[in-house]
Amino acid sequence: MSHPAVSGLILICVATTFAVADDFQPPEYTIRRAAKPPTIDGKLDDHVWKTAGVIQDFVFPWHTAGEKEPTTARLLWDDECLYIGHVCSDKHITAVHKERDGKIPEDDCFEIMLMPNPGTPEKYYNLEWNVIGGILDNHRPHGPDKPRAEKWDAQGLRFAGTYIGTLNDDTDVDESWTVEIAIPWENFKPHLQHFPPQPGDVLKGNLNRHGGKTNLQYSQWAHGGTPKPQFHTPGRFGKFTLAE
Ligand SMILES: [Ca+2]
Ligand SMILES: [Ca+2]
Ligand SMILES: [Ca+2]
Repeated sequence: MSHPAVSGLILICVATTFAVADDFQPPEYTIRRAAKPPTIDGKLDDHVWKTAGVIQDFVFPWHTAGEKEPTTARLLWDDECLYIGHVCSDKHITAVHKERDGKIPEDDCFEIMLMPNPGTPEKYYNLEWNVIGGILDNHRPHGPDKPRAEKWDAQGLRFAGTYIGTLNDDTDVDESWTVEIAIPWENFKPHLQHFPPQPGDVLKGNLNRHGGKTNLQYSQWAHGGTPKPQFHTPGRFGKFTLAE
């Protein structure tokens, strides 16, 4: 005996699953040109930051439990640098590691993945940091499934972090941590479409958060679409357009 109602229900569920996968649209963000470089002091009170659009819709693709702590991020550019200013709401801030390419992912950290030229999508970089200036950076010249470049350290970074709360003491409740960073374009010169970049150039990338001890969460700007936490998903990167 057949059960057409049940069969129909199953078909609808399958169709819905595929519809969600196909509906993915990478997020887009226009990086405005900085009329004046921000002062890198870990405070986003520079007037120029008010001219930048705000990214605040981070997603939590692998959330299972706990509080989803929000993030806001702003990006600017000029001939010299890409500037990032972000505020991470965080009730328990962990920041221990300061050595270059150390165990930064164990700390509360923020990451940018950057593909300088969408025409060569296998070539991208990732830089991540905690609030105390520990930096881990890598270059993937052959795509996510191939070994990273043997050693790649971005040069000329200017970094400042501030926080409201206490570090590495989860007995209290913290508020947030903020980072302001200037990343010279020179670091990406081999793969940029233009050097210095030109208005209208398109780059791709993602912004990610993870780490920390209490309430460890993973969040990101562009949904990576993987079943488990995995940030090396250049095929799902969002689109950055450089504007005047
Ligand atoms: Ca500042
Ligand atoms: Ca935390
Ligand atoms: Ca604390």
